[in-house]
Amino acid sequence: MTLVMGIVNVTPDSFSDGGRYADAEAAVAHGLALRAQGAHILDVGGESTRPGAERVDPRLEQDRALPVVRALADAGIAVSIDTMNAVTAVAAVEAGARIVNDVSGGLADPEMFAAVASSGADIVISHWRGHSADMYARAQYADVATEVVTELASRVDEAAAAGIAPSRVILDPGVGFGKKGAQNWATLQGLGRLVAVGPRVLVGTSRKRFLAEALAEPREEDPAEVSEDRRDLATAVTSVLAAQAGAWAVRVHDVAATSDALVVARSWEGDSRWASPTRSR
Ligand code: PMM
Repeated sequence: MTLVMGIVNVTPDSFSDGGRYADAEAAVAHGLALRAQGAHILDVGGESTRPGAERVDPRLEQDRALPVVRALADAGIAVSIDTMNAVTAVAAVEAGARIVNDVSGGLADPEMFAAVASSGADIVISHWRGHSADMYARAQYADVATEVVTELASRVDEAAAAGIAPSRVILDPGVGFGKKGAQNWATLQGLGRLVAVGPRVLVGTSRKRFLAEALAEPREEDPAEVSEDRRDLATAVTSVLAAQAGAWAVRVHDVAATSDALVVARSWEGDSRWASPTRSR
């Protein structure tokens, strides 16, 4: 069964929640609501990775994220910390996080793999080619699906050399990171090959620009005008397709929509069990 990872961004500049959860109390309440809607894991982040975002000081990142990690972990929820900083990863694991979600796959901070190795946490290693300020300049591929698999396999080797057993690694194709429009679709078409390397693969398409571009095209719209609701529906569809390709988990903002979509897909396949035993609506 594919798990649902709900997004709890604790940043004032997140492009997708507009900073509504910048306040810790509101972020915790949002996390609990996502849990009730069927999230199995909550991903807490204190630094935005949206295109063009400024880096934030790790102390500010921790001030934002750690109280939220602690409260959600204390409530018995599996929490991941979305960070590229080893110091933040270690502090979050001490606060109760079980997974370190590093969109740079250990490339942004040379201390990351060693820190995670000794923390005992699992790690999400995403495909990444550079910080958001210049990631599109690095989106040069002859065969993007193959290069994503090859580059991630070498990151797994590097993690193993630092003391992280492959069984603790979750791979992520890094949709939208150093990839433009069609390159994201080509990457997703190759998902089965990544699952073969994995075997735990996380996929994050939620509300991303490539979905808005696809939705805008037939109506000749500006992708920026595509509403959040339409992006959430598209995300539920890509999440089902990712599940069918063998994804271990999908990372989404609208947990209710994606959980419903996954239940429907599983029912079609003959499995009528619900997404989560704690689901309350
Ligand atoms: N995408 C974003 C942030 N963190 N983490 C993982 N593992 N995979 C992703 O695709 C991913 C991520 C950017 O989206 P957001 O700013 O809306 O959270």
